Amino acid sequence: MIILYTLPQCPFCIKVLDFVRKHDIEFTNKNIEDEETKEELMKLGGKGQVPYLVDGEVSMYESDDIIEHLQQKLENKE
Ligand SMILES: N[C@@H](CCC(=O)N[C@@H](CS)C(=O)NCC(=O)O)C(=O)O
Repeated sequence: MIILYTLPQCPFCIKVLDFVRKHDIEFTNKNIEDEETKEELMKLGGKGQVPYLVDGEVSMYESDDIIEHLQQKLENKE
């Protein structure tokens, strides 16, 4: 299960969300405008930066790294 922590107005989040939607990747979007969700992110990653990906045991900040991780998963499926 892929979880993305995001903010609606964040251009880095929009870039990642565009990628997952374009490639029909199943995911759960967690909006950190919600205080509890932001606290959850802080606990997981240690900072409130978005986007943040959780993919099973793998988790990361940085939109380019997230897209690269997802791209590699898509390539491994082929
Ligand atoms: N280099 C990062 C930049 C991410 C970034 O700057 N996100 C902003 C929102 S657009 C943010 O979370 N700022 C709050 C913070 O860093 O605590 C990426 O590409 O993901």
